[in-house]
Amino acid sequence: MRVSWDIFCNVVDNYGDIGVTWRLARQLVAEQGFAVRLWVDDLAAFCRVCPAADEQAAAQLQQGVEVRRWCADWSPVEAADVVIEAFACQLPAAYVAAMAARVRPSLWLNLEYLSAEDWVGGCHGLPSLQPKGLQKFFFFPGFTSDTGGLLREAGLLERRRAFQQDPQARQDFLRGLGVAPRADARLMSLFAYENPGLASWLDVLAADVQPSHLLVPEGRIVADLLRWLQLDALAVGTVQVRGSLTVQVLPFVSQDDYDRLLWSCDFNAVRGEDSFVRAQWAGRPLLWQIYPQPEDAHLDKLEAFLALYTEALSPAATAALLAQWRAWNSGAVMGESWQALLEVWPELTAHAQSWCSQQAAQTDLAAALAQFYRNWL
Ligand code: TRH
Repeated sequence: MRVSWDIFCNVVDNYGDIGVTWRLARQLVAEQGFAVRLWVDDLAAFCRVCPAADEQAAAQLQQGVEVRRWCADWSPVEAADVVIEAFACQLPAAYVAAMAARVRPSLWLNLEYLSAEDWVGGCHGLPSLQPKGLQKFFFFPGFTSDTGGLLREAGLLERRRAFQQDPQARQDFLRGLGVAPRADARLMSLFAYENPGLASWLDVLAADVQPSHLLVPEGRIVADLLRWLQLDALAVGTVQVRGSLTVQVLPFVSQDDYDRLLWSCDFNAVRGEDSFVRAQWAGRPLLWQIYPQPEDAHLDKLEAFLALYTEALSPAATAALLAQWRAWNSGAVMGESWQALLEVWPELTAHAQSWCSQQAAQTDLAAALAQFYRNWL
């Protein structure tokens, strides 16, 4: 009998909660051979990252994962060998009782949000006692060897490199999205929350000597883009040109196609958690907009990552990167920091590759979870 895993995902907002759990579920099936049920309370969000899915189905099989609608009105099921509550979501009380009632109680894990902060390593894997004699373990993704690592599918970097070395594959992929950049254009993607700093960045791109082609997946930043373009609407796929800048809104694509988009671009602006990691695996310079938290708690996380990411950079590249990421995350003007970044572009490009290789030397998160389970047995 295959070891069974239940992953519970409560979609708070956006696509990161479902994005991470769907990716993890697929990998636990494909690479670890587990039987995985993914319980999700918002199937519409799931359908965005997995367009083949059925928004109405109470149960469906997608890429080997049994995807279940998680209803408020819970119908009892048998508890799995391993149970992941993603991002501290609240499991149904009846399900927790079923976990405890098993001959061998389930292994209960809380998968935490990604953070580069120092304390994460010390808390990774710690247990906490729960009612009914159960224990819950905290599992932290992270960038250092004392954490659970990052989600990275087997062969991902090989696939990425092959794609990037094949101009025809890139061209075909982009053409499928209706994108045909000029040969000399800097191709960039922009996946972001609302940001008052956008206009100042677009201004410098439009005035630049080098052409840029900006691809914007439809979503929260589009209103700022329209304001700058002085348009009321912009149909997906339509091209708008302002000076040296070409802008194009793209449809929201599957996770695998979003990877290809990141691999195709020279520069990627990403947000939240999962797209942030995927941009790192793309091996290209990136700009991260962190998910904003009350009382600016996210700024500590931003600084923690910046400290790690810039460790091996020159002072000039460090200064440029810090200025740009801080400006973007505070909604400040972007013109000056973008110009400074262009001056250290080759170094940042090389660094994106070496950072990616360094991170890929760690055990990936799915393998680390499987190992944690085996050690617990
Ligand atoms: O959508 P997000 O802003 O999600 C956020 C963060 O996860 C944040 O930490 C969390 O607290 C909050 O949600 C609730 O950004 P993120 O994490 O990058 O997730 C986006 C997902 O959407 C990711 O899996 C990539 C995927 N995606 C596609 O599949 N296709 C697309 O076209 C795009 C643009 C994204």
